Amino acid sequence: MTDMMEDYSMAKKKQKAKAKSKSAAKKPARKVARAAAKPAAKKTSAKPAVKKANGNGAYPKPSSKPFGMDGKALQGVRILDFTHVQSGPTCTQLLAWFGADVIKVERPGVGDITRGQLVDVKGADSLYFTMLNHNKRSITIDSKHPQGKRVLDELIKKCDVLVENFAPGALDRMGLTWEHIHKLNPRMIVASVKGFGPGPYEDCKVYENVAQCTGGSASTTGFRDGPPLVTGAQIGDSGTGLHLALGIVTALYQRTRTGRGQKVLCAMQDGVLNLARVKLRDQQRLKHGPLTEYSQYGEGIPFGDATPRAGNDSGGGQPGRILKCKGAPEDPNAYIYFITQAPVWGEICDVIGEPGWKTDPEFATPKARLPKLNQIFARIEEWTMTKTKFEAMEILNKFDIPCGPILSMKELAEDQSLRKTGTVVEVDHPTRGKYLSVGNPIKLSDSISEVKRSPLLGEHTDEILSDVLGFKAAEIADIKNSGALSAPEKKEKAA
Ligand code: CAO
Repeated sequence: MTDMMEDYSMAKKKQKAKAKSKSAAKKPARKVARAAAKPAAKKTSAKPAVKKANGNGAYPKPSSKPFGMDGKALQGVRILDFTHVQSGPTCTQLLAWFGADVIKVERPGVGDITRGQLVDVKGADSLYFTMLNHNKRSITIDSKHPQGKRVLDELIKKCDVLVENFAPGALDRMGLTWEHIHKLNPRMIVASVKGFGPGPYEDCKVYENVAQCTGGSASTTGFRDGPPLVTGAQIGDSGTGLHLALGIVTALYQRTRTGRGQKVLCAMQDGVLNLARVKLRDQQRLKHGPLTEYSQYGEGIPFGDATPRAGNDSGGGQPGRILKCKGAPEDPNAYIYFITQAPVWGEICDVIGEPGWKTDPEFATPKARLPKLNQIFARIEEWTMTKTKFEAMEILNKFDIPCGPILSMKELAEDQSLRKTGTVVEVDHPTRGKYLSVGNPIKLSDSISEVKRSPLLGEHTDEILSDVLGFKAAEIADIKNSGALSAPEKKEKAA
């Protein structure tokens, strides 16, 4: 039994004894559950997300409704979404897909800066914005205006989680310190993305590629004889957003037991390093000798004192490379990833027409093959070049030889199986028309995600003020007249 399990079972025993000694045995547990669900239950007719679960094993009876028909996983959870650009919006979009009511607070007149970045259709929100802000509601608030602050305070009281990815100190400068938020709503979870955790760089602003470089990814990506490379996958922004989403749902779960919120911090440097952890593994292995699965070992090139770049070598100890297929290099994506996994070496030899390599001591064992990887992959490539990447994939899969075609974004956009699973979705938008997006990549069988278009700037301002905050029409008019919800230019014109 682990220490944690011991603690848990001790706590359970104590709790049972305590419960027995009280006449209303189940009361404390129910109290916690009700408190946990309270803010959500107040504002919508939606069922509270944590109905009877109290973190101590008291769950409701299994639903009798068909899977997918009993609401969404995060139904009843309300998010005050102060995020912008990519990292934070990735996180809150996921929470929205799982059913949370995500209220995106945007600066009047401008909104999330990405609305106007990389614009392809004049006058419409950019794809940068629309593809990261599905299923959310938008309210415009000047967070530095006294009336804006008042509205924000009211929202804090009504929400379960505040998510932000401002530059360090920006939230505090708005007056939204942890102390202020916690006083208004002790149950509030405050979740932040920052570039760095506490330390020498904590005050720095950080963007995607900066995180890829400072988190260890760039130094280990690319070819040995070339410069460090950043990857196309947004591991700094979207990767950290994913980490943050897990932190938030974990904090929500803990809150069902403790009744209180907490701070959740994901630093982009930490998130990237977590994703690059196999390279920190290799850094330590270096002390004990060369990294034999890296191509440079077979090529007789000595290792330095840091994990080197390894081109397209496979990271799992089984040699792998990207090889040309029929059509390459004219077609820039006519390639396949090919892994010479030891258990299927015999099958590989048969497929490429080198059956002798199965028993030849120069090729028969993984160790013998290591110094000859260039020769081996050149021979395999002779074979892959006679096939298209899809033909090669079909043949190799019959023998369980691990491989994967290099799929272009065009091919992925047109892939019908991805359309069927909702991983690629077509969304309609009032100002830009139809566009493709990536749907929820995490599939829950009882919480099916529907992708709804991103909100227009401030589209839900009135609805949120009245339905969520319960403001009367006159009060809403007062707040609006104060200029707290509109762009400064408009304020000047009105004056
Ligand atoms: N009303 C009034 N002011 C608002 C507002 C609102 N609704 N929303 C934002 N602002 C203000 C902020 O208060 C801040 O003002 P101060 O500088 O006076 O405090 C100002 O807008 C700028 O906010 P910012 O500092 O977050 O934005 P930036 O463009 O200067 O920096 C970024 C952008 C991304 C570098 C920075 O936010 C950052 O480092 N974030 C953390 C790391 C991160 O998430 N990076 C990923 C970015 S890409 O996904």
